[in-house]
Formats: sequence, structure tokens, C-alpha cells
Amino acid sequence: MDDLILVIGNKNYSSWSLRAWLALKVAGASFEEVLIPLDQPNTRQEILKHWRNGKVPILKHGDNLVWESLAICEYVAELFPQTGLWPADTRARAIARSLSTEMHAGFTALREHMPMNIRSRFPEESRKPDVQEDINRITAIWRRSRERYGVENGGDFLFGSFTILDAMFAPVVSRFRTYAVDLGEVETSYVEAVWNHPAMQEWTKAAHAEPMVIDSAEF
Ligand SMILES: N[C@@H](CCC(=O)N[C@@H](CS)C(=O)NCC(=O)O)C(=O)O
Repeated sequence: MDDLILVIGNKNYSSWSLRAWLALKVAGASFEEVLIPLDQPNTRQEILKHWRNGKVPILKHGDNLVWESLAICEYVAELFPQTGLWPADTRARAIARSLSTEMHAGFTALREHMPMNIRSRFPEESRKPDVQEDINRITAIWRRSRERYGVENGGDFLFGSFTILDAMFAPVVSRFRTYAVDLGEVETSYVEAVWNHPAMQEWTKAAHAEPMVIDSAEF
């Protein structure tokens, strides 16, 4: 499939772009990448040239156009059904979808106060209660998923092999590293598994090589 184009933002900051990009990479898709630097005077204008929602990521596939990171991941899972981007079992898939949607729609305190910034380290002594609440919910999801599905299915990810749910949480993995969040054994192993995934490494390497710097970005 050679007519896929993914429009993304800066790799250091664009957490939503990372999710869609990971889904394509893990599916083994070959795709063209169009990177629009965020937070520039012409950013909105440049994104609007691709689609009227004014946000990245945007996936173009011939005449089809998909926006919203989770919808893109779903579309990629349908294009490449053999790559297991969702768990095969119906019940497991329903849970993985529910958790992915929870991530897509929620955790606003974490997103606001701990923006993704792959290159930086901002260890914090204390956290706002609502941020800590988000961290507690996420770490509980990770522990429960690993315990209930991950270990049983084999593999180091939440439901065993890498799924869309892991793509949805990949920016959180990066945030937990940037802000030095204290984690238990299970969560630490999971963070390492996501961080060391070849696709994640490819993205982070590119993030380090980017020259653009944005102050206090919330993406
Ligand atoms: N809900 C959207 C969120 C997309 C979003 O907020 N993208 C940010 C970058 S990560 C963006 O395009 N911001 C536009 C801007 O900064 O002008 C999704 O899941 O794709």
C-alpha cells in the first residue's frame, strides 16, 4: 500500500501524531510523512491545506481522508487486519477499545500539566492532586491489563503484543520519563517495553534531531 500520507506535527511535542504514526509503523505500512511545525504563525493555515479540522494527525489514503488519532488507528487496523493492532478475542478487544477511548477523551489534567516533551527532563517533587489522580488511574490500567491479558497472551505490552492501546499510551510513557514519575515494577517494565520498541526509538531519535523548540507546549 503505497498511497498513504500521514500529516503530523513536531515529533518532540505532538503526542497525537505519535499515536497514529506508531499504528502505521507497527502495521508495517509504507507511508509518506508530511511534518508541519506546530506553534508557528502559519501552522493553522498549513494544516488547513490538508483538512478543515485544523489539527494533526491527518491520514490521506487515495480519496479517503481520516482525522482524529484514534479513528486513524482504527482505519489502519482495518487496512492491515493481519497485524493484530487489536486483540483477536472479542472481550479483550472491547476492553482495549474502551481503554483507548478513555485515553483519547480523558486525562486532561495530565495532558495539561505534563505535556509531551521527549527531549527534556523536568523531575517534579510534588504533583497537583488531579494530575496524581490521572497517574493513579493510568498505572492501575497498566497493572490490570498486564495481569489480566498481557502476561497470559505473552509479550511485553498491555494485551501481549503491541496494540492500538499501547500506541494510545505511548505519549504517556514519554511523559512519565520526562517528569520522572515514580512507578512500580510492572509499570516500569511496561515503560521500558514501549520505550525500547523499534518504532518508538525511531520516533524519539527523530525528535532529538529536530531543531524546533516550543516553550510550555501543551499538545
Ligand atoms: N483529538 C485530536 C487532537 C489533535 C490535536 O490536538 N493535535 C494538535 C497537535 S498534537 C494540533 O494539531 N494542534 C494544532 C495547533 O497547534 O495549531 C486527535 O486525537 O487527533
